[in-house]
Amino acid sequence: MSNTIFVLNGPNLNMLGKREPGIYGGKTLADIEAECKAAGADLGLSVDFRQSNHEGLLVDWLHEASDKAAGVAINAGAYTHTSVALHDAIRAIGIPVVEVHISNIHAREQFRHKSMIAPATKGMICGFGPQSYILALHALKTLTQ
Ligand code: CA2
Repeated sequence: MSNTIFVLNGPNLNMLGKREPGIYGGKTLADIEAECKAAGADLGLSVDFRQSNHEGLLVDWLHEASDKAAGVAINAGAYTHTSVALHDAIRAIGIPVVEVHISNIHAREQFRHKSMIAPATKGMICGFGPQSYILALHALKTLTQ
């Protein structure tokens, strides 16, 4: 059994740390990647961390994860609120998927309250800043062992 966890990131997350620090904090996505890899190593997990601004590539990576990974943590960015394609891809793969958000999407604009992917995931962790990713890795450790 693989000990690899794919951590997938959607649109605009490559801008973290460069704009909107009041909402998302000052860490860059590279900082979060380093923290995920360190936390993964402590948990005995190998973290494959990726970001794309393209919905279809995120779908491709979910399919790839079903062959190569034990589980997935996904911050789908704004596609969270719109993407039937990501919902379907998550349902199509036979490994646990945990939804992650840096901000508390329920405390923000109404259009962010609805997640299209949430019903297809094991669960959602949101609102804990970059720590949301680490909490998702702990959840995936439990779900995959
Ligand atoms: O809170 C989260 O993690 C989000 O998934 C972040 C998305 C947002 O669309 C979701 O509603 C919640 C946004 C990604 C980052 O966007 C930035 C925009 C400007 C500057 C820095 C980041």
